[in-house]
Amino acid sequence: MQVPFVEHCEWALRTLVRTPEDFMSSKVDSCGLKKADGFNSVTLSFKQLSVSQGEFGKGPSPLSDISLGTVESHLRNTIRREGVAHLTLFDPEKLTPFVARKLAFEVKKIGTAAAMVGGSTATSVYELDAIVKAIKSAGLHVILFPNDVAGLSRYADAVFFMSLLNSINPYYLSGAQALGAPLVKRYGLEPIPMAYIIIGESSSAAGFVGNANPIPYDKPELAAIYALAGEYLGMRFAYLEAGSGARKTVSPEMVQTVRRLCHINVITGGGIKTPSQAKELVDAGASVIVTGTIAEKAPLARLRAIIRAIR
Ligand code: 1GP
Repeated sequence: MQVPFVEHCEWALRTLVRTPEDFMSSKVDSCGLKKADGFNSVTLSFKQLSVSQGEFGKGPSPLSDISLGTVESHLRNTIRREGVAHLTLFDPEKLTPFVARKLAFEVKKIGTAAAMVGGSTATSVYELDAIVKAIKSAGLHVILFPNDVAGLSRYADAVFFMSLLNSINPYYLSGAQALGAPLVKRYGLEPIPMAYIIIGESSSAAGFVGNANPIPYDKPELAAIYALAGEYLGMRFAYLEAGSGARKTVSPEMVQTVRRLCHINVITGGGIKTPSQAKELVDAGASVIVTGTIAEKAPLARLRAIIRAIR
């Protein structure tokens, strides 16, 4: 009886290659197979059959446990140790590399856990790279907070790989992410999956640019279901964003409602100006507090007081 070659191949794969790890490892270059009922032996060459181990074949197997990168581990350890992590947002459009470096040294000294770099409008890649390098030279981890593909810099450590969950434009849900993903891989950036959720009655710059349908301040249950959707999509952080320079921060009640429904780290920012605002948000369950404007515009003592109040 003649059995088509393809059947031998399938049988061999089922018998000898039990897991994707076996398949990808290429420990065996070829294997000789003999079927007991008198077929001629079939030699399977793994080189012939294996998936190319080029750019997209590298990395952990789809079956291995998630291993967190350096920056996310640092964030989580800070949250575990201190109850909260503070991040300083650097807007590349508003700072020169010189000022960014000086500011990075200062905020590191007073206890910010890492720098976020991004803004709602585009900057050139040269300017972005220069700001990122300047901040890194002060010894701070840099997490990109991109508004689009142009917000990626090869010099950063990590990127909040985020989807604007309440955008009505598919580009900000998954289109920009698909275009940016190969760059994240090529640059070796650590992706930190994050649900980005815009809050507020009137459109902030982030909301306007991202075509968001902002969640009203007084509808915490809506923020919670978006965050839960983010959690179920595998995101490990949910950012409740009131927008840079917002007149009103996200309410502690909203943070609390999200935390009650979800097992996800809540980041919040936008409009935080005082230690008591920040403390109330942390007491409500926020794991990460982001401030930007205060570091750019106010004396450092203001930021120092905020960081002291939440630790
Ligand atoms: C914006 O939440 C951040 O994404 C920071 O806002 O500039 O108001 O601190 P502020």
